[in-house]
Order: sequence, then C-alpha cells, then structure tokens
Amino acid sequence: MSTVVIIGAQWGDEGKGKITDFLAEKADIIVRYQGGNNAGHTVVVDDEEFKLHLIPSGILYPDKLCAIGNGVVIDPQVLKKELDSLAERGVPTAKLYISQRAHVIMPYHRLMDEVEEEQKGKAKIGTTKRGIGPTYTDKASRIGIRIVDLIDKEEFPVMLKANLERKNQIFAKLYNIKGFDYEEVLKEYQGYAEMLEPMVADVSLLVHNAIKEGKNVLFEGAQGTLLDLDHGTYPYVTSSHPTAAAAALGTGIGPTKINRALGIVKAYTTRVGEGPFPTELMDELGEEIRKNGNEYGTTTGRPRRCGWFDAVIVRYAARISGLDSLAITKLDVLTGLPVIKLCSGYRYKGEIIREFPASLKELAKCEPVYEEFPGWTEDISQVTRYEDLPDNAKRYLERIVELTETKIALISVGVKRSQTIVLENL
Ligand code: 2SA
Ligand code: GDP
Ligand code: MG
Repeated sequence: MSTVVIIGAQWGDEGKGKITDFLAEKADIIVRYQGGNNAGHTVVVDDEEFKLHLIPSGILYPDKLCAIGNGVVIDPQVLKKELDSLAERGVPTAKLYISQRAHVIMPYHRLMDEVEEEQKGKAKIGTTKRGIGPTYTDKASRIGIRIVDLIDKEEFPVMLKANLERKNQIFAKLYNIKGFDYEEVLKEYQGYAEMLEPMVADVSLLVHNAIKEGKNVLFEGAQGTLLDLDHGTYPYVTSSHPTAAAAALGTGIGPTKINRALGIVKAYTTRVGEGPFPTELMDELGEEIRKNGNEYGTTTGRPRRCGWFDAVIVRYAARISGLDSLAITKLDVLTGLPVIKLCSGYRYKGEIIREFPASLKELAKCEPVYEEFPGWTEDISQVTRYEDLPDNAKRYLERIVELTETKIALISVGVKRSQTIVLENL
C-alpha cells in the first residue's frame, strides 16, 4: 500500500470513513490532515456504528497508530468528548498523536461562526457552526493559538488575553453581544492542555520516519473537492483544502512521499449547506434517495440535498487531486430505481462543456446533460465480486469510468467492511 491519500471527490459524505476503515486494516498509520470537527465520518464495525469527527477512522483497530496533523483545527472540547465516548465503548485511544502545530478552536471562533452566518442572512454559507472558518481565519491572520501554545503554561495566558480582548471588542461593537470571561476560558483550556499534553507530538517527523521505514500510511481527507477553499464552489466552501495536495502540507511531508490518491465518490451526489448543485433533484425522487441513503448530516443532522451523479465534477476532482482510482460507494442505494441518470456535461450558451466553471454565475446558467441507464432490482448488498453485479449496474459503472477517465478500485454496497467489492488491491 505504501502511502495513500483518501479524497472526497464530490461535496463530502462520500463514505470516506467507511473506506478509510476498510483500508486501515493494511495501514500502519492513519492521519487526518485538514478540516476539523465539521467532519462526520461513519464507521460500522460488527453492527456497531461510530461517528468520528476529529479522530482518524483507523482508531477502531487497536494496533494502529493515529495522528492529527498540523493542517487540522482542533476543538479540545470535542476531542475530549470523542476520546471519552470511545473509551466508554472500549476502544483504546492511547496510540493517538496530535501535532504541535495544529491550531486550536476557541469558544470565540464558534460564536463568530454563528453570528457571521446570521449576519449573512440569505447569503449564508450553511456552515456546521463549529468555528472552522474563524479558526483558519485567525491562522492566516497570524493571531491563532496552536497546540504548542496551548500547552505552554506561560505563553497561553498571554495569548488568550490578547485574543479575548480583541474578540470581545468585536462582539460588543459589531454585534452588540457579550463576549467571554478570561478567567473562565483560561481555566477550561488549561484543563484541556493537561489532557492533551501526553498526545502532543511532532507529527511531521513521526510520519516521515514511518515512511522511511517503509510503513503504510493512510491520509484521511475530510469534506470533499468541491468544498475546497481554492478549487470548490467559492464562497460556498469550507476553509481548508480537501484535496490531495493538502495531505503533504497538512502533515508536514513532501508531495513526493505520497504514492497514490484514491477518490471516494457516491454513486449519486449529495451536498449539505448552501451553494450550487447542478444535478440536484428538487422533487420526490430526491426525497426517495435521501430516505434510501439515509442522507442526513453526520455532525449536524441536517438533511442532505440529493441529486444524480455528476461526471463533470468527479472528472474535475480527478484532475485537481491526480486521482489514480475511485471507490464508488452507496451503489446499493440506487437499487430499485427504474431509470438512473448520469450527468456527462453541461449545456452552456448552447454548447456542451465538460470542464467545471469557476464563475458561479456561469455555473448557474449550466444545464446538466443527462445520459439515462436502466436500473436493476436485484439486492446487491451481499455481492462481493464485480462479476456478480447486475449487468445494468456494470454498464452504469463502466460509463462512470469512461467519463471521469479514472478506474474503479473499490465498490461499496453497504455500511460494513464486508460489503466491499475489491477490483484492485491498494
Ligand atoms: P464549515 O463548517 O465552515 O466547514 O462549512 C462550510 C461548508 O462546508 C460544508 N461541510 C460539509 N459538507 C459535508 N459534510 C460535512 N460534514 C458533516 C457530515 C456535515 C453535517 O459528515 O455530514 O453534519 O452537516 C461537512 N463539513 C463542512 C458545510 O455544509 C458548508 O457548506
Ligand atoms: P464521510 O464523511 O465521507 O465519511 O461520510 P459520512 O459518514 O458522513 O456519510 C456516509 C454515510 O453512508 C454513512 O452513514 C455510512 O455509514 C454510509 N455508507 C458508506 N458506504 C455505504 C454504502 O456502500 N452503502 C450504504 N447504504 N451506506 C454507506
Ligand atoms: Mg461526513
């Protein structure tokens, strides 16, 4: 396997958690490298469901090393809850390491996320309100607090004071709301510092050494390509980079050390939050897919918008991340639909375009061009070999390969590890 980066190739929730867990069996280290607890990665092990937000999906194997890289923003309150909840369920977490350089989500980031969304009114992004954007903003503004600062008993109080004074002024003057009490926040975060200290590590060095020793490393992406700050449907994006290049930056290794990029794609498309979605189904069929696929936010519980597979965006994702292959998930959800549509291009000003536009104005004028495929009625949830899939399912998948110019390595037909068809060993 060596080093593989797992990328969401749509708008997130493609089943990265399930595939990471599936591949983690052969990995030595599983690393998260961007995003924060806006992510919700679901893993099912022996009928038990785990929803992970910050901790890598490899944690469910007791012998694997898990790491949270510098590119992740960490809410210690959430991390504590997640650790406690895993411990309660008998999952050992002693092999979790967190980067000294990761930035910390503070209470004022969460509040800022909330008030900014409110202020935007109709133009809101539809964020998870977990403080992700404001934390990355402070990082870029060079006023953020990193894990290494949080555990520094002398530095942290000083940094917190300066930050709180500034944020409280903004809350009062701009939004007319009360900010935070210094002593209270200090005490709370000093508690987190104590809890986190034993886990703090130089994750860059740890991963570097592991690669040098020939170990298998899995880089677990969060969100999806179309939510990338640079390459997504800006401004309706997240504030990090859910694309392959970020795995190097967000871990602290060189791009030459990453051998493969695997794109995770749903057999249809979903999006949660605001922003353009060309193949969205606003009718009963969209509802049906939401119901069959149980399409509700893993973190917020929000209903996900559902639509047909869009080959334009997956082909685009393959380009942006240099995807070697795809893992197609939730193929079972399409079972029973008489006709399945697939968007092969957009009609724009009377012409067919196949490249995803940067301008949202242009995208709004794009009309999806569909190809239609007859569906299948056979239960495919127990299929373990590609040959045993219904011919109609195979035809649909083959067209996805053609249009996205990317081969398929894995097909997922259910939530469990065993419900995975392997076409290519990674
Ligand atoms: P944010 O909170 O600043 O990152 O929000 C900005 C946009 O990014 C979207 N986003 C997501 N989209 C899909 N899944 C995500 N994780 C959760 C899940 C989402 C949930 O697994 O279901 O529970 O609602 C995720 N995280 C961020 C977000 O919807 C905004 O469009
Ligand atoms: P992630 O954010 O990409 O990890 O995806 P989420 O966990 O947010 O959402 C994917 C959902 O689909 C989860 O509830 C998974 O358990 C579920 N899932 C993953 N793969 C499959 C599959 O092949 N079939 C079905 N029916 N569900 C799946
Ligand atoms: Mg998710």
